Amino acid sequence: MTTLSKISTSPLSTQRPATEAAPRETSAAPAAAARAVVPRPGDGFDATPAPSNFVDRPKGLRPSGTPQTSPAVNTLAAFETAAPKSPAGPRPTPTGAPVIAVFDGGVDASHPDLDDAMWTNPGEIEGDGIDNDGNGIKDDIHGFNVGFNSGDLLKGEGADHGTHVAGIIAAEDNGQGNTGVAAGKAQILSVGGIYDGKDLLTNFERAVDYVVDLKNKGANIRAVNASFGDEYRDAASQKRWKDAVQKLADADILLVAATANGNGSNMNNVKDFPANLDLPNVLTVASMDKRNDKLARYSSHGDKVVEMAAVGEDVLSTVPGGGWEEMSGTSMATPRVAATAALMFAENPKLTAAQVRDMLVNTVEKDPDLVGKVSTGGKLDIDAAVAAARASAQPNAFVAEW
Ligand SMILES: [Ca+2]
Ligand SMILES: [Ca+2]
Ligand SMILES: [Ca+2]
Repeated sequence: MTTLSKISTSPLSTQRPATEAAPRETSAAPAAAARAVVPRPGDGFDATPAPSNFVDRPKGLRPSGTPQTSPAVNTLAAFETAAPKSPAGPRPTPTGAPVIAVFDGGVDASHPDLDDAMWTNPGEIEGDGIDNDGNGIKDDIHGFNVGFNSGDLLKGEGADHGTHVAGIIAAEDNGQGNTGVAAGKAQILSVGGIYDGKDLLTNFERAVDYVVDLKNKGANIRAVNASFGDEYRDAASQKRWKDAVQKLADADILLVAATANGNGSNMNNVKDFPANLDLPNVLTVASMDKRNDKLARYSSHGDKVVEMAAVGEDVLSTVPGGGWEEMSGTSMATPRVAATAALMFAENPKLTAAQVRDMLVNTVEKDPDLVGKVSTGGKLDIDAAVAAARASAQPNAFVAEW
């Protein structure tokens, strides 16, 4: 058991100049304000510093120039043409291991703890420089890089963050490093480069179109992990976020999203996306401390917008180059929930995204520290959630009850 617990600060823990320099599309406080709330003693919050391995939830690039008023998506014409608007008729239940799409910096698909856990595009031939499946991306074998419009997952910002998230979900049970919550049960599809190229929202829209297209072609994509987010105050951007996540809903794909790392801030009245979208396929996660005892001191909360918490402190997982590191943040809590969803879909492939979301919500372990902070007043209970999914697969189960 290599338990390399190198404590290093990710590059993501520092604000990238490009992000900070980008103009807000509307006035008022800079985006950083919502993420830099000063700890308030007496607010049920421990004012001691965050762990040294803390990584803030990435915000991606801000849109540049004028406010976005058009739904212009960063497109290749071929990509748009290839993506059907919606499937004709009822969608067949996809087969194979549940696939979790990690929208983030890219995943190191050759990591020895992940190389057997990656989804592989059956319509693409690796390394021939040809877009074999006609989806607009050449050689997108394990996903694609939305920032650079290529199959090169690792190029750009945040590959350490994305690879860490992927390992929490699916790192192999192979006697080295860590074991993912859904080891051997889930596959990872990486949409890397989400903090590069265009702004975060535009990249997200494009990533959604990519995974919906693949699902329409038969890939068993069940959930998107979104360990990122930012505040968007303009109505046009808010509508674009909602429309994009609705596309995931229409494709029966769950979105598991991280709330902010605002040191105890309440997110109820923050226009935080995608986390605060109120749609039946969205589940938002805060971070518990490493003992799963209290809300982590760096985590935000909000009983109208955050459903549950999960452990996100001092989490050992994969990083590019074949290593493992500990990181802390809501970014690390969120994939625990996404992975649990994968375990549930593996138990009962007929479950919908909304049903799995409801089961996760209804099986939380109540925690006094979470009352008034998250809507369920509870934290992830993996065993209970998986048991509920298993029970729903029984011949006489009444799933609608969930
Ligand atoms: Ca392709
Ligand atoms: Ca190819
Ligand atoms: Ca392992």
